[in-house]
Amino acid sequence: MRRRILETLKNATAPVSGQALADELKVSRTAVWKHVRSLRLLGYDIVGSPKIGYNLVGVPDVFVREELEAVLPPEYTGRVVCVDRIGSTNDAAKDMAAAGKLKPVGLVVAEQQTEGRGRFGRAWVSPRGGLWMSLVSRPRIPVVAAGRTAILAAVAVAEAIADVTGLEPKIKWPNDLLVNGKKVCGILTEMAAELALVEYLVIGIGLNANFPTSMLPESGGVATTLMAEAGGPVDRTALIRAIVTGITSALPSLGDGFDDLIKRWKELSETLGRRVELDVGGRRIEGYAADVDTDGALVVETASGERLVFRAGEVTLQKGGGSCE
Ligand code: BT5
Repeated sequence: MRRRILETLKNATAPVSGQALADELKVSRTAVWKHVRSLRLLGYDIVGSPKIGYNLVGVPDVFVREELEAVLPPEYTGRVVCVDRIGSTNDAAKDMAAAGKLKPVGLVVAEQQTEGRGRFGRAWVSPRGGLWMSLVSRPRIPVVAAGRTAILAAVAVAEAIADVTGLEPKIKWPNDLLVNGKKVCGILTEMAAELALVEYLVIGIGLNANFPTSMLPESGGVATTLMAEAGGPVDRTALIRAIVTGITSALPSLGDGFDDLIKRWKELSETLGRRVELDVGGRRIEGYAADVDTDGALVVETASGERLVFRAGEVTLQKGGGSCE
């Protein structure tokens, strides 16, 4: 109901009377007024009264479930959870997926996370204005193919940022997104499996969208926000739409047809062709980032000419590129 009132007001060129809305939606004028009041509480700037008519003059930069569902692929309808504050969207998504909810897909979005998580148990700073979301899917793929999700998600988010903001994000292996060399997004993929098959995947995406860079942590490398790089606030709903649509349409290629995603990943890569230092569980390896294999693992060539393949680890990009000597 609230969504339909919102849609009508958005499309209207003149104030819409409470009676007209009541007739269209087959409810009382009081019911219309109550929904308008709840929209106002969500931050929608609606001027007028049931008699004079309602006019939508301002839309808040907050997520509203109905608005998100209206722009997402149809399978997400009724499966979007939008909250103001949460510990971690990944934890909430995993709990719901384990309880049999969010089937076959689902999305958890929060304005703010109090216990956002990075990889290896690290903290992820998640103030209001960012885009903190977790996407649940249930692809029928073997567990061994699940590692490809990180590659798929990084490509989808990079392409979404480019489409919506015009910025040119690059991917740092495996799935950090950098804009002008600074980290703007981190991705945390988790899964549950039954025997050798994936039961559900949770793709957690943390995108620094519209908040001051002073809120970012100083440790852990240089970070930035889309707002700082674009010179103004970005459309978070358009970003969610592009990200979810991109990931959802690419998911079938986790099994077969992954080559195209690897190709797109390589085109967006900031890592390949660079000298890197890799931290693998405390062990440090220096070399040249030569390639990613068909599963998205990083192939590093060391000075002695050895080619090593890494499925996980922390990459530091060294200054200057160049090939392996
Ligand atoms: C990541 O971890 O980059 C994955 C982050 C995933 C966050 C999303 S938000 C939605 C979903 N729900 C969650 O609870 N998590 C996911 P990692 O590569 O480990 O990077 C973490 C490191 O980046 C930290 O140790 C900090 O140094 C730094 N960091 C923390 N917050 C940051 C931020 N907002 N922007 C850039 N760097 C940050």
